[in-house]
Amino acid sequence: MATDVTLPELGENIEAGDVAAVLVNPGDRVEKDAPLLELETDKAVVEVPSPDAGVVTAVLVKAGDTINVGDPIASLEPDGAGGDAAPPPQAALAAQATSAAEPPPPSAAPAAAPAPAGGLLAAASGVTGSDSASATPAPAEPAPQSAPAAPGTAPSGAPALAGAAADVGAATPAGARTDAPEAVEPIPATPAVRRLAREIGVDIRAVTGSGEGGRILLDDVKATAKRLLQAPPAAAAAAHPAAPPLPDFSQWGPVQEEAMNAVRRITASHLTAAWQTIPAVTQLDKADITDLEHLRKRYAPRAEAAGGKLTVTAILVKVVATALKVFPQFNASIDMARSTVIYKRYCHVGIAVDTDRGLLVPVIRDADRKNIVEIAAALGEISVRARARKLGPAEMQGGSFTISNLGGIGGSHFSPIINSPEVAILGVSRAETEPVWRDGAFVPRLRLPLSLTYDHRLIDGADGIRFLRWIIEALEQPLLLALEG
Ligand code: CAO
Repeated sequence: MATDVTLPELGENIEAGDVAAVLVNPGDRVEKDAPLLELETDKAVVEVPSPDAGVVTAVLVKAGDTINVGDPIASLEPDGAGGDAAPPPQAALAAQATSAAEPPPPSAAPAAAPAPAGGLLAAASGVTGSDSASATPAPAEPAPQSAPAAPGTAPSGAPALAGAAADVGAATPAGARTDAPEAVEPIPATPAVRRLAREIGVDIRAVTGSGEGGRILLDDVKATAKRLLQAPPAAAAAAHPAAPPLPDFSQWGPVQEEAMNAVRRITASHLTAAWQTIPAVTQLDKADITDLEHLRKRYAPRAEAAGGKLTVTAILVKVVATALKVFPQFNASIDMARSTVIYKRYCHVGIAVDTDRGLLVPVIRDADRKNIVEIAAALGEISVRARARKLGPAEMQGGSFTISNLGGIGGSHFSPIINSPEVAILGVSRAETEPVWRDGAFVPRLRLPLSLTYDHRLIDGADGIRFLRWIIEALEQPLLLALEG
């Protein structure tokens, strides 16, 4: 007897994707874990494996469809299921047409999607390192020693946050139906709870969890739905204000409409959530990298021999990783629901990579334990794979801090948006040779503009500038890395 294959959980923050290609036809025999679809989701194209060996009796989606976790994607007659042999192609096509036209029965979406073994789920598991609300995983490495801040730079303020943060939390939307894809935020809820929220039209990001550690329970979703139904329409609208309607642009000239791809949609949703919920400050400064530039050119062949390119970005990854040890509040996340700050004892640095599909942020794991040559090799490799759409979702999750270097393209300064749930991001603009006043004369120096955006709920302005000054001093006097890193 044929059973519906549903889209399995693809990762903690992934709820939906676009079908990039259907890889099977009705009547095809597939092995367990053989790819059924290519799905473009959370900034990568991933294969959806078959949960069993058997015969595909119907394909329920087509290229271009947007599908959610739990949606039926195909019907499969598993081996040994006792059913008839595969239907002839004509019958299978008829079944496909019928199934695609009718909504799936409730049983088509089991409480927990079966988790087929295979590359996809293997890649998606173990990515909750930065999931602020779930239980913090045991650190894979010993905790760093209590960070010895540079003299006069003792990080402060982290414990003093909870009070101020509580007020900000009050601005969180109260929850309402949304058709937009969910933001890429850690959601402390089981698949069954998320599925219920999706099915009854509750935005799970707006549900306050009453379970252990802030986990969202089925009852929390139901209570939110009840509250929304009882709320006067104006209050519900205020909780999720709709964008103002657009004018008809064609009245002013020709226009062309294009659907957003998955990367654009997710980026838009993620950045909107960050912009609306994080009170951020951007601090600007410049580093004199004249001497570093000489060193960079001198040691470039070593990085090349290891397969990398010794760029400013590679050096900055090392500098930032070291700074995160000195200033642990920059390697943290805020859990507003629990009035808690989560300090991470790992150091994974995300790098914004410009691709033809949009912005991707792959993560260099354990950057603090890699040397600059290793980082250069890793950076080259992930940028190539990002641009070739070969990154798995897990490779873009669990970051501690993000670096966004636009300097290879140009620009004098910009204000980057924090890659939530991180609490700070470093923007890098184009290094230029400038006249600098020194000892009574102007001298030409190469200066690198830096923009640090930080979450003011956790980081005070004084710590923001201390952190940025530390990075600048490390670029100007690389020995600092060895002394304090
Ligand atoms: N100032 C001056 N020159 C710079 C520079 C800077 N800040 N950053 C890079 N360069 C130079 C490099 O040294 C290299 O020069 P050569 O070819 O002469 O050696 C050239 O620019 C190209 O560098 P690159 O981009 O290949 O390498 P990278 O390691 O510096 O950067 C990456 C890698 C992935 C960060 C970059 O390719 C990229 O995608 N940047 C865009 C990121 C982005 O879109 N951010 C916006 C996010 S929205 O907030």
